[in-house]
Amino acid sequence: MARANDEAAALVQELADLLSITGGDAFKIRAYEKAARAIAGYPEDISGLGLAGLKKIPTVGEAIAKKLADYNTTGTIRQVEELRAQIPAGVRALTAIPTLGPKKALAVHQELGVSSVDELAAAIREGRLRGLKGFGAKTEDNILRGIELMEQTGGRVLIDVAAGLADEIVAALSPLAERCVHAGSLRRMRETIGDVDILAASREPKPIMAAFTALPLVAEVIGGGDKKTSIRTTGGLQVDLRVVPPEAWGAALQYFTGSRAHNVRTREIAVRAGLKLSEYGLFTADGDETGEPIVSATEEEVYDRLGLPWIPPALREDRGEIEAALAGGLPRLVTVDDLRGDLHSHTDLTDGTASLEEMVRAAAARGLEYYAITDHAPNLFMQRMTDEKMLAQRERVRALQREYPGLVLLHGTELNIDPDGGVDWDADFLSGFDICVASVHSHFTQDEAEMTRRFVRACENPHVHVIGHPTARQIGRRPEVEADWDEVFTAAARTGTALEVDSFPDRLDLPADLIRRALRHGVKFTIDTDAHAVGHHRNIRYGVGTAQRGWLTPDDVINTWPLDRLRAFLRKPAAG
Ligand code: DGT
Ligand code: CA
Ligand code: CA
Ligand code: ZN
Repeated sequence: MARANDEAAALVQELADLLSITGGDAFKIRAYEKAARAIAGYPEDISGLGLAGLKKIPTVGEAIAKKLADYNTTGTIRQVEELRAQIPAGVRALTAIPTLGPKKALAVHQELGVSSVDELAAAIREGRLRGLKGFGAKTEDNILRGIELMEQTGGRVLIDVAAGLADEIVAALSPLAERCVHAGSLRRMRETIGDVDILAASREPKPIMAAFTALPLVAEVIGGGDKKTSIRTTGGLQVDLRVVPPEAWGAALQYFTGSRAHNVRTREIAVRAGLKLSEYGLFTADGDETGEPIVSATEEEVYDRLGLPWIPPALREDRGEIEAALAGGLPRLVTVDDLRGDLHSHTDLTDGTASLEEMVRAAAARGLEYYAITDHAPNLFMQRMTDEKMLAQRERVRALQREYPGLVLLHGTELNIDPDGGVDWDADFLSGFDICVASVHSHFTQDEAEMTRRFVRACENPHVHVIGHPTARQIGRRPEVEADWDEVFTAAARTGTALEVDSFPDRLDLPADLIRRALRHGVKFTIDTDAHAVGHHRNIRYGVGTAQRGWLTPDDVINTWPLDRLRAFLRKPAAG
């Protein structure tokens, strides 16, 4: 994704946040939030667009287009700068707490003089929030949980931010190197990334290092030499670049991909085989590292020499992959190319920013064989869905189908699982859909027993095929809901209800550890984009990465199946 789009989207979102602190028009704030999402998801780089081009971005009208034009020429939006100057920095620091709204942030600042996250935590501990209007014990708990979440992700970024950056750097350096790829946690597809590691192979490191530090995204060079250079980007993220001689490529890539825990195991295996494995290569144990390496031009050769098959990076966490590799039992992991369909997407009929036609065109461009449109159901009141609108959309989907002989369009919906486990429509209306995803969108803080019952009932509904983004977490913003997951997984397996792996970088839900647990219960999965914009189709790589970290094979994932097999699954014979 273009960096300009992300930056501009963040500024427009900040504008919405700042306006809500100053009590701005709620309609306008919502419009900015919607536009921010559309800008982030827009496939074209906005930095090259003029006013007319900017207005083509969905939901962006004259006023917002002007702000984006402002961004294109000045690198910022004037109104954002003005509001930043008006609102005390202390209040802005407080709004970074995901569970503290702007109004409450302003209140604690004005009433108690609190102007930092630490001061707020202290004020809560001292009971000073008790007297404030609108602050109960539950609010206090929520704020403390928000502060905790913030500290957990502290300094790490979402995977799409790191991937976008890595792609840009690799593209810039590749012409200068024999090979150039990203390694580290990003190659292993961890859900958040501490720093980006780039590896290049060349006999001439100097020009590569020079090109690296001269990139426009570099804010500061932290340190550097011929072997390794580290920079900090304008966005605050660290990037480490290492240049190795081509003959050390395999060992270096293996080493810098990690994880540390995995590498400890591979080094032990090397030692037992009378070898020595390091970032410089694989050597006989009595030789030294400046001598001739045995083999290390590719990772495959390194693993082979250790008596192991090549292990996919997503598995390299020392969570059983070494044992599985030794026993010849590594899974054949699902890949983006295995996916035949996408079973969860939205259009501008609800909170998507692209039309039905645009979303279907994007699905066709991915080479999919089937594609489900699953706009929100009526109980998510903000989306103003009605029976009539849903049925009218179905007509449009059926008509559009004629233009896409190679892509089967499924008309579906994303239902809301209510606090008791019921969903939006009765069985009769539900039976008109080709597919129903059902998700938790409210009452996130129910206790474990209630939440478990809620999911089990949803699974037992014969018209619910997929549980969408099951934990409902938003990384760094909203914790996972609490449920007895083993019980939920048992119900999903028993009823033939699939669990979703949502590919949104701030969701990645189910998370990998829960995927693996669900797999042991015999659950089936879908890997979906949950796309709300054309550009979101590209997020599928993150969902697939998460599925790989959960050890999923194509057979575990229903949207890798041929349509006939999928349709048989959607009949839910087990639930009846
Ligand atoms: P991150 O950056 O926190 O998201 O996680 P990683 O895994 O990218 O960690 P990082 O950037 O510190 O190091 C990249 C890889 O380099 C790491 O996965 C394994 C390897 N590595 C770095 N330092 C060490 C070390 O001291 N010992 C071992 N065994 N491996 C290391
Ligand atoms: Ca790293
Ligand atoms: Ca690093
Ligand atoms: Zn949803």
